Amino acid sequence: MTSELDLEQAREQLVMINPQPYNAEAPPGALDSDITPTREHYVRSNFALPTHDGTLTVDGSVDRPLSLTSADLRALPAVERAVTLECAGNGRLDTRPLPTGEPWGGYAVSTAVWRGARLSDVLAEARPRADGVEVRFTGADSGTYHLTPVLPESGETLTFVRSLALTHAADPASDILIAYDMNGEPLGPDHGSPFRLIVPHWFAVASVKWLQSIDVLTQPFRGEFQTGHYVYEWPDRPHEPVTYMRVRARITDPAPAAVIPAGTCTVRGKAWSGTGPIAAVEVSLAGAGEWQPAEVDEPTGPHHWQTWTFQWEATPGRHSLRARATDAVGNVQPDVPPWNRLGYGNNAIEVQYVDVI
Ligand SMILES: Nc1nc2c(c(=O)[nH]1)N[C@H]1C(S)=C(S)[C@@H](COP(=O)(O)O)O[C@H]1N2
Ligand SMILES: [Mo]
Repeated sequence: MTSELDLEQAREQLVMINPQPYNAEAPPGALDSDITPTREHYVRSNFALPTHDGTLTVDGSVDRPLSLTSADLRALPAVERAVTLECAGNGRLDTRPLPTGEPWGGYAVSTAVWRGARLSDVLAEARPRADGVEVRFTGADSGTYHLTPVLPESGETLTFVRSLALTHAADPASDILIAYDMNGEPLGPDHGSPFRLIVPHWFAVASVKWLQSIDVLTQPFRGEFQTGHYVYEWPDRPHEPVTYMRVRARITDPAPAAVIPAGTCTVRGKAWSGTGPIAAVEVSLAGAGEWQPAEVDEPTGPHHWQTWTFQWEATPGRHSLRARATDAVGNVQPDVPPWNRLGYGNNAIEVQYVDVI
């Protein structure tokens, strides 16, 4: 068991957004490194920390229902993957009018190395039947939930449940993990101990923590966290479920409002997208127009943010830096946040002021 003190220590480097349920952003420096140290990895939980009985059941439309312990999962072939997780609400604070939901700034994004069993191996062992269409993932956490701003609490007890298409879940190429280690150590309570799902490329809502049961369904799943929340409610077009992370670049260096000497300055940052590797990052130094190409490093893994740099001959004065990423399928960041009622997927181009003296 984790003591209160351990939990406090695990949280001390984070920037708290909400004490209960505990939600916290990564400190800005966390975006500098390729892999985010565990203590700097953002935390997003919809409910209080649950207790978990240590078993994972696999059931529903399968020929061989399973009940697995951590030891059973560790006995399966292990894979290790660096995966960038971003909360769909990251950047909500910059959208107007401000939607309800946790007021995330720009640091609900991190990259850790996850080790676990392949979901496809576990499903293969359970043998889904031909009538299976989706796989449902149930977390051990539950509680009352703020459903609308008008009715602060529904009074209804909800559990965190999500689903994926069976074809996606059962495909080894999807690289979906049932992870038990994070950055070389057993998962901590805030990140879903004893095991959690890790779904590369998807906004992190798909990566169910404290995973308790997996069920193969013969009908599409409907639930608060699948068809209620985590849906883009666009004002002018049909609603869409939140799926892949949207293409985005962040500037990590120089820091916002930095004062730097004139001369050569390396502008640096991270870029990621759930719909393909980053094909280009462009930088603008005048706040408008005139984009110049940055150098984008090759991805160091398939599921993981990329570093970009731009050599800038900085001249005295105030400059507004912008960075704009495009991914391999041609998605590019918009100038203004794509407003939707619950404030998901804000990947608007950021503007940052720097004074050169
Ligand atoms: N069981 C459960 N899993 C969950 C959540 C949750 O509230 N309960 N939150 C999801 C959301 S919205 C995000 S962004 C990620 C955050 O993962 P992290 O806390 O490890 O960064 O977990 C996802 N998995
Ligand atoms: Mo999230």
